[in-house]
Amino acid sequence: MSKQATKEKKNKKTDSILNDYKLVCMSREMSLLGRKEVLTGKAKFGIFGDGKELPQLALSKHFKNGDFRSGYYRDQTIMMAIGELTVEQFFAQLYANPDVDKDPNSGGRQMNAHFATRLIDEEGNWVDQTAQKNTSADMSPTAGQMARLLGLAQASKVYRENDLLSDWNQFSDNGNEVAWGTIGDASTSEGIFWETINAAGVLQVPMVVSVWDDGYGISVSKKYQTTKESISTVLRGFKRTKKQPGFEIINVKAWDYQALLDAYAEASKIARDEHVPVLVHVEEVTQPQGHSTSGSHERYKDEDRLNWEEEYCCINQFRQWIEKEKMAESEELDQIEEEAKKEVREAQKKAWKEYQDPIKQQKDEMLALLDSLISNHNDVSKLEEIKKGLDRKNNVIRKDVISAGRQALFALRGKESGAKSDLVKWLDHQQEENQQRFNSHLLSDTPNSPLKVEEVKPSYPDEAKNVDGRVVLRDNFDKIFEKYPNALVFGEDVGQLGDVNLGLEDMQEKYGELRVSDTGIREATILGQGIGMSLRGLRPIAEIQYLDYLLYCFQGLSDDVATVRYRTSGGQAYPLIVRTRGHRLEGIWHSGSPMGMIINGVRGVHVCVPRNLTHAAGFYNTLFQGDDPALIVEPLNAYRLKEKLPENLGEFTIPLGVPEIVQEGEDITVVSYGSTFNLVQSVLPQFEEAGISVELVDARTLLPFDRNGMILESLKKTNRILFVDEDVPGGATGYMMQQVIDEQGGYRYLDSEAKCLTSQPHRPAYATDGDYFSKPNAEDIFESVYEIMHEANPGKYPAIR
Ligand SMILES: Cc1ncc(C[n+]2csc(CCOP(=O)(O)OP(=O)(O)O)c2C)c(N)n1
Ligand SMILES: [Mg+2]
Repeated sequence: MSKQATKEKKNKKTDSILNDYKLVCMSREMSLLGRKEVLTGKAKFGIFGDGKELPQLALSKHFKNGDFRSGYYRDQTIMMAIGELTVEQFFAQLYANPDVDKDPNSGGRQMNAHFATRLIDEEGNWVDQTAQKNTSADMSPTAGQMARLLGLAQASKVYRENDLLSDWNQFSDNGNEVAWGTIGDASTSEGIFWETINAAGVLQVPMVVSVWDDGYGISVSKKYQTTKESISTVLRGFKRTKKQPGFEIINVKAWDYQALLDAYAEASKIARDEHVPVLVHVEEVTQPQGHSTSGSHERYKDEDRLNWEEEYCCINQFRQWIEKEKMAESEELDQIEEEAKKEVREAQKKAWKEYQDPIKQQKDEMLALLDSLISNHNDVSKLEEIKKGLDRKNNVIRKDVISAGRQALFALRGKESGAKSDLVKWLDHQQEENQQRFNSHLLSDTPNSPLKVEEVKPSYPDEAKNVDGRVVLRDNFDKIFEKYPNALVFGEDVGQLGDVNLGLEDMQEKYGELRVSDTGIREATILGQGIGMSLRGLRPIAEIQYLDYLLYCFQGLSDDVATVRYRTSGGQAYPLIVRTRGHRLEGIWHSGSPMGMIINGVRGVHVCVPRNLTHAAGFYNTLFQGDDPALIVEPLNAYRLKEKLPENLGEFTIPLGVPEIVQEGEDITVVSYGSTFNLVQSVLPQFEEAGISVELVDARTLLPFDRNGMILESLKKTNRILFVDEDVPGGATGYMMQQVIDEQGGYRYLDSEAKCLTSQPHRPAYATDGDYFSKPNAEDIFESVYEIMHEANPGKYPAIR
C-alpha cells in the first residue's frame, strides 16, 4: 500500500472512531437529560443505558439487516447505532407521545427505553425483515426477553434447513440472521435465563447473549445474585468442546474498545456461520446514574465503588484511548462532546414541542368551549372555576383537558344549549381518538384478523367413517402441514411419539424433525420458541402437554404474547397457536381447568375450548388463516371417543366468538363448554323425563365470547340461565355470567336468579370418586337446573327432597 493510501485508510479509521465517540456521547447525554426531564416533572419515569454505551456500540457493528434483537431497557445505544432510534423518538417515548410516527416503538404505551421496530405494514402484512434491522418488543419483567430470543434464533435454523422455505426471502437469507439477546447480570438469576441457555445449547441456534454486568440488580450486588459472582464462570460447563456442541463463551471488559470490537466480531461470526450460540460476558460495566429515576445509587454503592465507576466509565476510557492513540487532541474531543450535547438538547426540545403542540391545541379548543358555555350559562359558577383550573396548567396532558370537559358536563346536568351540544360533540370525537391512542390493537384489526374468517362447516360423505377423535385431529394436522410450509409443531413427546394422545402420529416421519419436533421439558421456552418463530414469518404450534402445566409458561403468555400487539400499538404480532389438552383426567395436576385465571391473564389471545376434536381441528384451520395468537384447549377425554371423519379436512373452520345452540329449548338456557359440555349433554334425557325443556349452548370460545349476543337471544326466550363449568367458583362461569348478564344486558330478561355451577374451590381429588365429589357431576347438573325450575313453578316441579 502506498504511503498516501495508508494515510487515507488511517484517516478513515480515525473518522469512524470519532463518529463512534460522538454517538456514545450523544447516548450519554440522552441519559443525563432524560433523568432531568423526569426529575423536573415533564416525564413520569426514566431508565437509561448510561455506562453500557461502548459494548453496545461494538455489538451494533455486527448487527446486520435481517438480524433481531431481544433485549431490555439499557439498549438505547444499540438502537441508535443500528439506525433504529433517533433522539427525538427516544424522548417522544419518554414523554409518552401516543403518536406512532413520533414514538414508533410503542406509540407512547411503554415506559421509555422499551424498544420495538415496526414489523407490520398498513395492510397488516409483514414488512421485508431482511431489508432492516429488527428488534422484538421489549418488556419490563426481568429476563422475560430470553424465551423469545430462543425462537428468534431458531427461525434462522428453520429457514436454513427447511428447503420448502428457500424462497421466503422476506424473512431470511438462508438463515444467516443472528438473534442478539441482552440481559443484566442480576436478571441471569431468573429461571427462564437458565432454561433458555440450556435449550439454545441443545438446539444449536444462532443467538448471541450479552450480559451487561454492572455488578448490581438495583441495589443487590452479585454476591447475592450469582454463584461465584460470575455468570461466565458458572456457565463454563456449557462451553462447547471439540467433541461436544455447546456454547461459545467470551469474556470482555466494557471499557476496552478494541477488545470489544474483537469480541463481537468473533461472536457474530460463530453464531452466523456455524449456528452456535454464544454468550458474551461483558464485565466491569458501570451505571453512572444508578438504576432508574426512582432512586440514587449512593445509597448502596460505597465510595470506592463510586470512584472506580468514574474512572472506568467506558466513555472516559474510550476518550483516553483515543488520545493515547493520537487520533484526536483533547480540544477536538471536547468539541465533539459539545456538539453531541447540543444535538441531543435540540432534538429533545423538538420532541417536547411535538408532544405538547397537539395537546395545547386541545387545551385551547376546550378553553374556547368553556368560554362559550360560560356566556350561555352564566348562572353556573362552577364553569369559571373549571376554566381557571385548566388555564393554569402549564405542562398540560390530555387528562387535564378531558377531565375539565367532563366536569363541565356534570355541572350542566339537566341543562341544554348549543354550546353544551358542541361540548358533547367535541368530547365524543376526542373519545374516539383517545380510544385509538390508548385502547386500540388488543387484537388484530387487519384484513387478516381471524375474526373475519368465514365459517366452513365440516362436510361428510354419505358413509362417513367413525374414527377416534384423535384421528380427526391428526388427519387435519396432516392437511395443515401440507398446506402451510411454514407450519411447525413442537413440544414434549410431540416428535417421535406423535404426542401423548397420538394426535400427531407419524407426522414427524412425514414432515421431518425440523417441523415436528420433541423438546425438553421446559414449557416457558417451548412458548418462547413459538413466540420468536411466529415473529419471523413462521406458523408455530407450541404444545404444552397438559393444561395444568400452562402455568410454567403463563408469564410469557400473559406478559409477552397477550400484550405484543397492544404494547407496540399494532407494530408487531405473534400469530402463534398454543396447543394444550385439559379439563377432566385424574387428580390434582391432570384435570385442572383454571379457565378463569387463564382468560383473565391473556386478554389479547383467543381462547378456544372445543368440546370435541372436530371442533378443535376447525379452530386450527380458522387460526391458520388469521394473524392473532390463540390457545386451544383440547378436551382430554375426547381423543378416544368416536367422531365422524369429515371429508374437507384442513378446510372447515369454526368461527371465533360464535356459540352453538346444540339443543333448542323453552324453559332454561344452560351454557357450558369443553369437557363439561359433554357431561351436560349426557343429562339431556333426564331433563326430558322431568319435563324440562333445556336450551343447551356450547360457548366454544371464551375469548372472544359470544360476539353476536346469541346467548342473550336464548335468554330472551327462556328467561332463565345456568352457567356450568369445572373451574373454581367465580372462575370462567363468573366471567360468562358477567358477559351475558352485565355486558349483553341479560338481567332485563331474567325471571329466575342467574346461577353458576362449578367445581369445588380445591383442586380435584384423584380417581373417579375424587372427580365425582370435586367437579360438577351429572346429578349436580340435573339438580341445579331442576332447583331453578322448582323455584319458578313448584306445582309442576315438586321438591326433590
Ligand atoms: C420479574 C421482575 N422482577 C423484578 C423487577 C424489578 N426490577 C427491574 S430492573 C431490576 C434489576 C435488574 O438488574 P440487572 O439485570 O442487573 O440489570 P441492570 O438494571 O443492572 O442493567 C429489578 C429487580 C422486574 N422488572 N421484573
Ligand atoms: Mg446489573
